[in-house]
Amino acid sequence: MTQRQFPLDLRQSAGSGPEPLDDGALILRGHASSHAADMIAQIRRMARQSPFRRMTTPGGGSMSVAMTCCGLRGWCSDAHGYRYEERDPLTGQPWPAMPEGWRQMAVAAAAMAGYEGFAPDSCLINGYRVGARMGLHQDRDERADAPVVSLSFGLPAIFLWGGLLRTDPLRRIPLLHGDVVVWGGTTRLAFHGIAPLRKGDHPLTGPCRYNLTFRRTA
Ligand code: MD3
Ligand code: FE
Repeated sequence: MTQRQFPLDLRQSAGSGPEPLDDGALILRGHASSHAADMIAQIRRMARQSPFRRMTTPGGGSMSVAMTCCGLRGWCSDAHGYRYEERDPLTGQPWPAMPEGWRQMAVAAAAMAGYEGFAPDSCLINGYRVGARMGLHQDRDERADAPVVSLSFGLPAIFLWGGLLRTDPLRRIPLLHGDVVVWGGTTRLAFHGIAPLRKGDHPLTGPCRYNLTFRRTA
């Protein structure tokens, strides 16, 4: 099969057009939906090599979101803290490679938001089941001078979006199947989280939601 041309499709599937969310953040509603079935199949294949796992936090708790990664480094959390690792601690092997089509899509989305030359080396894949949530946090374990590109598949989620202070007021933004968001500039270090996933049944993912985030880790 030939390599799919994600960046081209990204432009062709432009529906409502890019919506600026804030300084440096852009949402492309539904832009990944035409690739969803393929990408979900790829996620499932990857998870046979590096399974989804619920990581432990330094505080001793267990995250409700299950995670796996692909690319050069993967995000890991355990009793010692958070860091990026070149090998999956579960298998001792390198993480699955980042599919070239995924990389191209992330690079094209970043460029549409004005971030030319984004060079993601890692993709964190979050798996949410009903009730799973992600508490308010900042993403500070990778390069904050590069944007983060996120893709959502499956059940909808409410994204909680704050400011640079944990106590800043939160906006609630629905993230739906196929949505692509680019976060950069002043929004890159904003506090954010995901409200508990509501019950549902999605034709492609059943009772689950997947979120992919492309990052530059080094
Ligand atoms: C804004 N993931 O993996 S995606 C994460 O839906 C994470 O699984 C959420 O927060 C999820 O760290 C939200 C949207 C997102 C991702 C990363 C960001 C927004 C961001 C980094 C900085 C600012
Ligand atoms: Fe985050």
